[in-house]
Amino acid sequence: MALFKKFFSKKEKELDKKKYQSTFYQSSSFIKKFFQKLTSFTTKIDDDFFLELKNILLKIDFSYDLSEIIIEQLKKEVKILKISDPKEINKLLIDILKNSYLNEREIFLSTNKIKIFLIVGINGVGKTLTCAKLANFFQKKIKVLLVAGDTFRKGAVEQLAFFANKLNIDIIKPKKPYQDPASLMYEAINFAKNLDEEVLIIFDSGGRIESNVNLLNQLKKIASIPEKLLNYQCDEIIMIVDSLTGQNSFNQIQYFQEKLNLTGIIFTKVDSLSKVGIIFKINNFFKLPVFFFGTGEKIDDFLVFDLENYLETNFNFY
Ligand SMILES: Nc1nc2c(ncn2[C@@H]2O[C@H](COP(=O)(O)OP(=O)(O)O)[C@@H](O)[C@H]2O)c(=O)[nH]1
Ligand SMILES: [Mg+2]
Repeated sequence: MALFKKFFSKKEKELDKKKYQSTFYQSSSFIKKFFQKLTSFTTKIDDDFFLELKNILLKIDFSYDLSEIIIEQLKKEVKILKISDPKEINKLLIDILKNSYLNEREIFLSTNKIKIFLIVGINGVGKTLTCAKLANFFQKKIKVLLVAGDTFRKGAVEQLAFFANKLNIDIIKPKKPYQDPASLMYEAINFAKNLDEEVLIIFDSGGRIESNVNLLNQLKKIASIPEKLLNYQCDEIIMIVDSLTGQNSFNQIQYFQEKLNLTGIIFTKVDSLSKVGIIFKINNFFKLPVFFFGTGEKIDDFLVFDLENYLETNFNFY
């Protein structure tokens, strides 16, 4: 079992706090407004109060079941602790949310010489841009090799090549259109084997569900190559989810999870997200950790997921 390397120091997290506040300004103001309205009208912490609080969670896209569980637990603890101050209730709510988030962990880099991230998701969610963001992020710590595995769309190859060039990162590209992307995984691993330093392969993939029923078989084949050449699997198979997609993203994740051993999620476009409950809802349903947030179209519009920062920014109403 490879060792886990901690990437993000306390100091880095502290620096991210401001970025969280500016990224989630819109969404956090939205929830805050409801909570403050509720507490300014209500003086009694009774069933009506909790019902309203549950409605607030539903408004920001928590699922019905999850809101119910959270509110029931809050009710219980408020009673046991005999709390009536809304500020204290707010603190309790944050604690309960913290405990209900599942499988919290950072993105994983094994101690293997060759480490591999496979990036998957449907078209338009932000896979290619996220590959570039990951490359930019990890380049400071390790040599990165990008792979333009969306061989179906010429534009996708050029898009990634543009970033590779800008970041001065090696890239493996198809030699002809529609080339089997699994062959690019072969090529990337063999390229990496010949290097005498550690390398992180970041593999971009195609996402046309509509036109290609074989997409998942193709991805499965890509994911099986490391096992064949290196005797281990990809370090991470990361599902990219457009956070603005809402309910439909459930179908997307389910579709990929049935065939692939997904290990985590990156939510993109959170810069326009107003209903942050979707992040919780998806984490709870699929039990997948969140690794990063895409916060814009620039290469460093990228935020390490940190549960504490996320909760403090969005759920601390005071
Ligand atoms: N605002 C914003 N736009 C994003 C983000 N991530 C990706 N995009 C945009 O979404 C579009 C699709 O991105 P792309 O990487 O090509 O998606 P792919 O088809 O999954 O590879 C592009 O216009 C990106 O600039 C993000 O975090 N925030
Ligand atoms: Mg793409």
